[in-house]
Amino acid sequence: MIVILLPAYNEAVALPRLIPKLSEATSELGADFRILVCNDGSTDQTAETLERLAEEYPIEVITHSYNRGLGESVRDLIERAVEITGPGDLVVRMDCDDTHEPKYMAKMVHRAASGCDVVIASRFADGGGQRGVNRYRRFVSLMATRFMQTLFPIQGLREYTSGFRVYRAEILHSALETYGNNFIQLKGLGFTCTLEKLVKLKLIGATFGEEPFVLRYDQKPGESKMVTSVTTFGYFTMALLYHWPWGGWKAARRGATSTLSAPNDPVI
Ligand SMILES: Nc1nc2c(ncn2[C@@H]2O[C@H](COP(=O)(O)OP(=O)(O)O)[C@@H](O)[C@H]2O)c(=O)[nH]1
Ligand SMILES: [Mg+2]
Repeated sequence: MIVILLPAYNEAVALPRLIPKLSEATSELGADFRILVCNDGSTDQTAETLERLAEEYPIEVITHSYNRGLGESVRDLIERAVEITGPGDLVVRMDCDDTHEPKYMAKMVHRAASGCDVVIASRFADGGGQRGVNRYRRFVSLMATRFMQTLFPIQGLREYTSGFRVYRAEILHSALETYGNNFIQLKGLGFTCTLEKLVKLKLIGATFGEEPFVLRYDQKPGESKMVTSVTTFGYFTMALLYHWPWGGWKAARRGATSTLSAPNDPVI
C-alpha cells in the first residue's frame, strides 16, 4: 500500500487539480493507495472541496479547527500513517499546491521499494529543475541548501528543502519508536520540520537517495505559505540543538546524555 500525506492550508483551488493526477499515477503503479490530508484550519473552501473529492477518491481527512502550522500537521499525518502501514508499505509526502507532479512518484517508489529508506524529489539532481520560481526565491533556496549541506551533511544529498519525498514505512516506524513525540520537535518554527525529519532519520541510520523532478511553481494558484523569517530562525535553532556539545542531537546518538533519551519531553 502507498499512503500519500498532504498537509493543506487553503488549498481549495489546487486540490481538485492534484487529486485526479495523483490517483492516476498511483493506479499506474498498480498499488493500493490511500490519501491522508490534514486540513489545518483552512479559511477557504478546502473542507468542502475535500468532502466532495472523498466521494470519488480514498481520502481521509484530519481536521484542525485552528491553523497549527506545518510541523503539527505533518506530525499528525505521520503518526496516522504509522498506525495504518506495515512492512513493505510506502509513505509519500508532497505539497498539495499542484507544484509537485505525481508522475515523478513512479521512479521514487521503485527506488524506495528496492531498499532506499528516503527518496527525495530533487531539483538539483541531473535532469531536475524548477519553473516559475523568481530569482529572489531561487537565491534564498540556494543559500538555505548550502547552509544545510555544511551544517547537516548527508552523503549524496543536494535537495534538503523539497517536501516531495517517499519514505519506507519501516523507517517511519523506527523514527517514532526512537523519538516519540520528538521526531518533529520544532513544531512552531514554520517549515523547519522538513529539514528536521531528514536529520533525525540520518541519526538513526536511514539511507537516502534523490530522483530528479521539475518543481512546477508556475502552476501554483497562490503565494507561498512559508514565512521565511520564522523558518530561517528555525534552521539556526536546529543547528544549535544538533551541534550543542553537551547533549545535542548529534552527541546524543553517540550515547551521551541527551534530549533523545526522553523522547516525549517537549523542548519547544
Ligand atoms: N497543514 C498545514 N499545511 C500548510 C501550512 N502552511 C503551508 N502548508 C502546506 O504545506 C505545503 C507547502 O506550502 P507551500 O505554500 O506550497 O510552500 P512552498 O512550496 O515552500 O512555497 C502546501 O501543501 C501547503 O498547503 C500550515 O500552516 N498547515
Ligand atoms: Mg509548495
